[in-house]
Amino acid sequence: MSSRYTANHLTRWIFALGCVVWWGAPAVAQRTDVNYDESKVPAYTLPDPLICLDGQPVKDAETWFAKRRPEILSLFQTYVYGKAPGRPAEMRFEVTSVEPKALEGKAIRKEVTIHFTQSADGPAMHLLIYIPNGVARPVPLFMGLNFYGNHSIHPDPGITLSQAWMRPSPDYGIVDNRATEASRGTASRRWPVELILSRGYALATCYYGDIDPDFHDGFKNGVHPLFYKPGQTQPAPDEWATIGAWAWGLSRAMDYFETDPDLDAKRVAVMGHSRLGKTALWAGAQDERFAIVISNNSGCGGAALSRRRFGETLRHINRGFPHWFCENFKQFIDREDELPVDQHMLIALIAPRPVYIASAEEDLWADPRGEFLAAKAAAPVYRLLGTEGLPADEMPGLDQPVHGQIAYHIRRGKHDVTTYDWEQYLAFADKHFGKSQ
Ligand code: GTR
Repeated sequence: MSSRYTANHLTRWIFALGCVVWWGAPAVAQRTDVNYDESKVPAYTLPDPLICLDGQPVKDAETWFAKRRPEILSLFQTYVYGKAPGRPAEMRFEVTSVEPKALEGKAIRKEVTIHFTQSADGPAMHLLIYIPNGVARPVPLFMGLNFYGNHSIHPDPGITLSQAWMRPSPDYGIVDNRATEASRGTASRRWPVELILSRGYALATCYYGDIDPDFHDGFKNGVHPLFYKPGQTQPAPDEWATIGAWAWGLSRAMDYFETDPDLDAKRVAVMGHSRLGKTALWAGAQDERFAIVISNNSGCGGAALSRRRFGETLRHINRGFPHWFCENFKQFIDREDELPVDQHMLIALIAPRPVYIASAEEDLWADPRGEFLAAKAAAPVYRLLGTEGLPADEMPGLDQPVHGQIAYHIRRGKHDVTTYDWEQYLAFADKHFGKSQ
């Protein structure tokens, strides 16, 4: 097992350096190769989501679903995130713990292992699920991957401590790339579990590194090797990389939700922050079972338009994180205008399902304006499909959320997930799931 996670120190060193640039303050001041000047955004033309590759305009829902949507999906698979396999034939679910009176009786706590093979020590992902007590079944839920293990989202001592490889972080109690007891609850600020439960929602989460550890080892660890053809040692240029694998894991979680009578698999909101926001969008774009998709500060390769080259660019992201996107994506470094898609089309793939794009004022690396403009440029598809789209022509002011079928907000503060963000997501879910507050 340990050999899966050793080696490639250089990649990890580069990653750590990237983290210092990213999480250090202020990121803006530390790089000279980044444009943060709106007047220096180059002129660009976005591909029209409503014109097919053969020039045919899309004038009705039928043409969208039968022709243009599959075309766009295939472009993202081929050039951006890579093609992913389906559900493994041998996959099985194992409920490993149930506590009916967790959190002072407020919730049932369930832990479920999704085994991708028949073997007990084969690759698997571990779900933590809190389901509110005293609420009619089946319960709608939020699903989000986490960065530091299920035990990090709440100090609840009953949560199984993750055994998986983790990125070094003293703040999160990670020692020698493993979680310790000191890790419990370290990310709870980002996961207001009691608030979510009090609003009548369940919460499901899983450590993202269960699916594929977040460093570049040439795709030897994680789920990729399970699907290699004989003789294959890494994904082909148009096959999934790490974001594709994380998104695939979200769909496997959905496979489980469909089997759990306590959970309403028709009312699942998938939510993710930053690289996991990119992942949530890609999961929601491909898997129409996700009823609501929420992108928190997802930036480059997520909700932000690549052609603006404001903040993080395709060069930065592909050099800093060579394992996130498929190999073909690297062809578009410094050639953003040649990409047959831009990120507004990723949002459009979610239509007509509700989608929420959230930015933060100080998070210029993620290009808040580029995120808003992508949401706006996806709106024609939402309108074609008979929904209201995004009820804002101009970018709204700080802390002034706009909730249509597409929602957008830019809140004060930095790159993060805050209770303010969650309050907006809960209100948005209430609106679309027809719940009264
Ligand atoms: C950064 C990366 C961003 C974003 C972020 C995160 O270093 O450049 O695209 O994904 O990491 O996930 O926190």
